Amino acid sequence: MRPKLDDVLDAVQQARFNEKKWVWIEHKQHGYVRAHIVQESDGIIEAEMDNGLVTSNQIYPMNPPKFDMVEDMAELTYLNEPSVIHNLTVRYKADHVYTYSGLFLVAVNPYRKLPIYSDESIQSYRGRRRGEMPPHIYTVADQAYHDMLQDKENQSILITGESGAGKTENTKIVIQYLTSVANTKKDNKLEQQILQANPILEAFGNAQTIRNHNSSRFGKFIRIEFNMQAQISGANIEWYLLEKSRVHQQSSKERNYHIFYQLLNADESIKEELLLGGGRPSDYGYTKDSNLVIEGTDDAEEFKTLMKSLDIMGLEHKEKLDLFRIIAAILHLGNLTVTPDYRGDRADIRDFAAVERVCHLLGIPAQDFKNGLLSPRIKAGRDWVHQSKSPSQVKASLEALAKTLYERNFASLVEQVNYAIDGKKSSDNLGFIGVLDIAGFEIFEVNSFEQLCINYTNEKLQQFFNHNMFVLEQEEYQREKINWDYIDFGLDLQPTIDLIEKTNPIGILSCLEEECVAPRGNDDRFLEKLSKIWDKDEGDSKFKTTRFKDGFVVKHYAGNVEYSTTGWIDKNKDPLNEDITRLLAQSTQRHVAGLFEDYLGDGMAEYKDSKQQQRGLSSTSSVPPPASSSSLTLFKLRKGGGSFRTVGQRHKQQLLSLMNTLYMTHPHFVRCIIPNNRKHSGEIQTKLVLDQLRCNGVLEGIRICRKGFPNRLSFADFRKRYEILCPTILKPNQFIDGRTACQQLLDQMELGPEKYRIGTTKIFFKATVLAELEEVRDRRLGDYMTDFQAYCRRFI
Ligand code: AD9
Ligand code: MG
Repeated sequence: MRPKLDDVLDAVQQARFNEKKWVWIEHKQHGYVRAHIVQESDGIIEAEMDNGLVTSNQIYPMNPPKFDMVEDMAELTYLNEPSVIHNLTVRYKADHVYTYSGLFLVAVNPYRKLPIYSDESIQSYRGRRRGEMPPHIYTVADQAYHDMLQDKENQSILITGESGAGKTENTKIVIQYLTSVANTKKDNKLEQQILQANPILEAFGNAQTIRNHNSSRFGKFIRIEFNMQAQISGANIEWYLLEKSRVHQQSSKERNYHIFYQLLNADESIKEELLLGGGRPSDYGYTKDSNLVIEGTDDAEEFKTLMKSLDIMGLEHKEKLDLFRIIAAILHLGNLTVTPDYRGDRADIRDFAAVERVCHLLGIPAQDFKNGLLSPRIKAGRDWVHQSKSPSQVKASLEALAKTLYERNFASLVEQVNYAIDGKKSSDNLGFIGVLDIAGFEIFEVNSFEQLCINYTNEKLQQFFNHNMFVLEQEEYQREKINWDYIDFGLDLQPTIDLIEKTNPIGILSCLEEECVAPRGNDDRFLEKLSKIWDKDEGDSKFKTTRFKDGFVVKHYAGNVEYSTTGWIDKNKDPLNEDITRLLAQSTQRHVAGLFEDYLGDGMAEYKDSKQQQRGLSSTSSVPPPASSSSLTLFKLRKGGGSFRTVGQRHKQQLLSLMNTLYMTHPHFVRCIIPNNRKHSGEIQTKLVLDQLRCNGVLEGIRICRKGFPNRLSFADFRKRYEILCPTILKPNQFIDGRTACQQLLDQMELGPEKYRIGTTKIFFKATVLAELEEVRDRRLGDYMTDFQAYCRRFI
């Protein structure tokens, strides 16, 4: 038989590779470059690269060419950083943007439309297992769907990565896949609504940033519920950490939330209703200094799409207008000019018509609003007195109001979407698949409270991953009674998590909480207190005060992060002018009043607590189910997530709830990677990608995976597949139990005992062993084919 051309080329390539000893060498500019060893003495290696000789004591062995483009990096013989990055790079350049890495699916952003998301593609992945098709996010989605149906167990897909890495795109692809493959009903209205939730969330929750034209400024967990007929029966969206500061302030070359620009590009009739007639983004304080347009995006068209999506969600004109009313009010708030009064120290707003516009939209009396803003009531002893504010205080108060209005409107929007996609809770619920789209570890030049919250989230998610990888793995080893020393991989993240969330000794969040309620609490005192408790001269301490005393360093899983604590008390407290919130709670506009219902009357905190108790809500839910009141309007108007006194507390509770949910699911992990900082297709910046692989646990994951026995086969499967390697061992009609048969097969193969473990029902293999067996098997099959053809030829 003539060998195939590909085989010949492979053989030639392999022979060339074998002529020299190839290695990877670290390179300042390119990360790693290939070279071959010329000389080696006393640990110093002389190697030749394309452009000359180098000496180094740090080299990394290179995998033979047949490992190029492996679909699962756990199979690499040499598992070092250059090999991983090389594999991802060659795959990426060939448009293979998905690659497995043990338990992870790594997804590199292609930055262009690839033809791998068509309907045919979806069909070709249906019911296929990992390994049967090229790696794809569809395999992950299909696996989750399959596991949920088969094991009747809830599933989760955790998608993390840096900004611009492709989390949201992959989340959309998963949801499209699920809505497409789940058994369809005659009426697919619910599926349509679930799909349309996304443009709505993106309009109000996404913005252009330097890194991503469509950056999600919040995290989300979307649960898709299924019934016993494997049909989608409903869905629910939970959101986390909306970036509120963007509402009044954007960095250069960035924008405010898309909705501001969309609304200002809407039909004049809608704009006029909202007192925005003729207005453009350049006319309003909160948009005029931002990037006004995004290249390739038509805000007017986007607004039409949004309106259609809101229609599909079942929102009436009035309800849509209510959502936009808040956006318009914020735009007008940003145009209020605060000046010093005639005495020079007190604030004044001279343009009363501008105040009237805001108040008209918000349904509150203009004079009361102005008074409350410029000289709010404060308690002095037993009496209430008015205290005049300075211009900067009033400006801050306006910004705080704009942020709160925006966040509560967003919460209400998500609640309305949830109401539409909730489906009917039926008794034949099978389970759910939850998709988490949340930012990965953030390590910037300056890190603040927002980064602490997101890094705390990621620390917990990484711990969850470790829990799955090690604990479940080792539980399986135990169940199968195989020899295995419990290895401490040094990945116990609990000390860092304790440092952030513990209440005794008091951790970062609780300490901040205490300072927020203390009468003279401030950022310096918070840091001082924290340092006293946690800054210990112990080797494994996770906390250090910084040299310049304006912050601290936390040892995170992804690296040491320096946080600056300036402004944390305010960021956490989000102080609101209570005179104004009381007015808003009594607004003649029901939507507005609904957003601030927790501020009705005095004694707000008590009110909030009692209200929550009445509702019988778990303190962690931000989307309460319809409670005692059966009134639809009441439920729809009820704001979500505002019942906590501080940002940190709300986030901690929400995260706790998320983790509880995740621990009850079978998880699937997706790590998105941004290939370069230029939004270019086909270009990999090695250092940037390596940093991400280190941060997101992929490199560590592979290393650890290989320390265990990642591949496994049942006795029967092993025997069926590899019997061919030792055909003489099992005599016809002879009974041998599975374990003994496998042991005999393994002995015959002369496989070293360190390469496998025999359990009670399965055999476990070290990484790459099965690949070696497969190779031998292929060769053996090839020999048989040749023999068989020769045998046949005798009869021709
Ligand atoms: V952020 O944390 O929300 O700022 P994400 O969500 O990680 O970020 P996103 O999914 O928004 O990133 O992707 C950024 C851009 O990359 C998208 O707008 C697309 O232009 C591009 N992208 C990402 N994934 C794909 C893909 N699979 N196919 C084509 C993609 N383009
Ligand atoms: Mg996103």
